[in-house]
Amino acid sequence: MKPFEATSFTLGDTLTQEQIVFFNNNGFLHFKNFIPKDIVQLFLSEAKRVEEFLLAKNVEKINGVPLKFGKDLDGSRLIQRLCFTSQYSSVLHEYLQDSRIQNLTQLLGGNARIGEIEKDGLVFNHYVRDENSKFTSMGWHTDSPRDLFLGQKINKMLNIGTHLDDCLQKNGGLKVLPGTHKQNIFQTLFRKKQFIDHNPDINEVGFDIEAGDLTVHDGDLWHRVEASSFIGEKSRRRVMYIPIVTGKYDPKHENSKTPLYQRFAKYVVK
Ligand SMILES: O=C(O)CCC(=O)C(=O)O
Ligand SMILES: [Fe+2]
Repeated sequence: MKPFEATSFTLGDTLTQEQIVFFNNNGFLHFKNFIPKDIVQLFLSEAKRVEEFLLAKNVEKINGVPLKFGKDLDGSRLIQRLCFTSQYSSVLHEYLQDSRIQNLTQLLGGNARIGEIEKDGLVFNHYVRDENSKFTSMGWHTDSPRDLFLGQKINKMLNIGTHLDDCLQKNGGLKVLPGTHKQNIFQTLFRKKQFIDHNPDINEVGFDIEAGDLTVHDGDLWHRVEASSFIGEKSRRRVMYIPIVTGKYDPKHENSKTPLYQRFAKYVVK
C-alpha cells in the first residue's frame, strides 16, 4: 500500500463526487466542523442529562442492549457506552433529522436509512483514562458482523461519528485500515482477532479530530480506538455514533432480547 494522504472535507447539503469517490476507495470520510462548538456543548449537556436520568433509575439495558458502566476521575458513576440516546432527548432526535445526515444514506443507496431505533440506535461513547478506568480503548473490529449474532446475514451499513472532544491522532482515538471495506466476508470476520487485537498496524490511519467534526466509516472497515496518550482530564473522549442501515427494517423495543455477543462483550471489550 502506498503511504496514505490524509484528507478531510466539508459536508454541504449533499456529498460531492470527490467525497463519494474517496469513500468508495477508502471506506471512510472525515468532515471538519460539522457542528459548531455551542452545539457540541448542548449535545454534551443532553447526554449528561440522559446519563443522570438512567443512573437515577438504575437502568441497565435499553431495548435489550446493556449499558456499559464505569467510574469517572472523581469516582462518580459513569455510563461509558449509552445506546438509543436520542430516545431520551428531543434535541438529539432532532439532530438525526439534519438533512446533511439524512443525505449520507446516498453512500449506500437502496433502502438505506438512519437506524435511530435499530441496532443500538444513537450510541454515546465516553472514554477517560486513569488508574481505575477500564474503558480506554477498543481492539480492532468491524461493525457489520454483529448482524450475524442477530440471526441475519451481514447487511451493508455505515457508522456516523459526531466527535465531541478534540483528539489529535498522535494522542490516540479512532484508527482505520483504508480499503478494508472491499474484502471478502472471511476477511471482514477474521483479518484480525475481533476486539482482542490492540496492536498498531503499519497501514492504519488516524484523524486530527476537533470537537464538532464528523466521521463516516463503512461497517466492513477494520478500525480500533487507541487509548489516549494522556491520563486524567485531557484523556476524555466523547463521541456519538448513529448507524445507517440497510436490509429488513428491524426496530428494537423494550422487550428486545439481548444479543449473544453483547452478553459476553464485557469479557472481550477492554
Ligand atoms: O469510539 C470510537 O470512535 C469508535 C467506537 C467503535 O468503533 C464502536 O463502538 O464500534
Ligand atoms: Fe466500531
